[in-house]
Amino acid sequence: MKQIYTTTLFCLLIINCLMSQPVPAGDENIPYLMTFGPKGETSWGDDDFSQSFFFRIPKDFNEPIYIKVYDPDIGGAIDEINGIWDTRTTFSIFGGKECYTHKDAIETQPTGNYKSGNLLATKTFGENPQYDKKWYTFGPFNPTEGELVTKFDGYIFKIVVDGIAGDDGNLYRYYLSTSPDVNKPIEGANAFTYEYSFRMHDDPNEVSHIYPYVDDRTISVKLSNFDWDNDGFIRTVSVARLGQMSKVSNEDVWVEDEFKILDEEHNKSLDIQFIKRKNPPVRNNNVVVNVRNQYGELLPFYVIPIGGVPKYNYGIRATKVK
Ligand SMILES: [Ca+2]
Ligand SMILES: [Ca+2]
Ligand SMILES: [Ca+2]
Ligand SMILES: [Ca+2]
Repeated sequence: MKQIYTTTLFCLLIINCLMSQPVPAGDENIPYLMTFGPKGETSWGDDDFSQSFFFRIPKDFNEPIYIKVYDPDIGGAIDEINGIWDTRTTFSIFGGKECYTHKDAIETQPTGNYKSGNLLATKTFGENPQYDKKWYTFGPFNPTEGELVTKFDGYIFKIVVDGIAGDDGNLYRYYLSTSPDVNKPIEGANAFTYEYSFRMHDDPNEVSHIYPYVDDRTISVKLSNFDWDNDGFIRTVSVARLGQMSKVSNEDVWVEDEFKILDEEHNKSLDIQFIKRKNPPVRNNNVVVNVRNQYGELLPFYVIPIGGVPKYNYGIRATKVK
């Protein structure tokens, strides 16, 4: 009974989220997603040269959808050069059976059948001024080409980016749109990943955020961060947590921090804040983050946080103590 209640609550929370569309999204304040070529050194910030994202389309949405990529090339503006531009990355979109529900699809490493499901579209980009600071559009796709997943009350699509040649960094963003030409949001849609590979701002005053969703089975979490370059603080805020500092990584290493989940944090999101060092400022910082529960299962990071951006509630613990 509790399980049924939880699933229903989760669906309601998802449906209540408005207008997902840019990835990363506004509250995250993350400039770009990041994937390097396979000859890259992990000390530049990408641990595995691959990144997967999922898009959730509401079940009753029946217009064509488009998945758009901003600056898919590796060259010109935005991207990170190592010597000469010689990198290629492949973007592939999957739908159908097991594109989400295959166990290899929701892990952190590009191993096994992580490209599960039906391949709907794929394109490889290198250095190409045609796509520099421009959008490339995949689609149209019929929403039913995704995988129907009950717990999401919707269809799931997956986009996988793999570095296939070279050693430079591809920086890019996505937009889930109802139009091929302009960015038009889909009400009730969202996007999520289980391992976030991203570029930080250079401006030390900018704070980036990611929002893992904590279900009611979660007792404790292990927050892992890679190649943080000792760039300031990583802090977790929630409805019941005022601001908890985590251990941070330096160059080319993973660092883990484990902490207990409080009852009030269940069925809500945590706000993991990435607060840059002021002096000396760190530039071109790429970082990878994942969060696991006590079973080793990964928590999803929704670009529009489920339940909204959590704000510390001063009354919540005090009331409990009475
Ligand atoms: Ca290069
Ligand atoms: Ca570019
Ligand atoms: Ca790029
Ligand atoms: Ca880094």
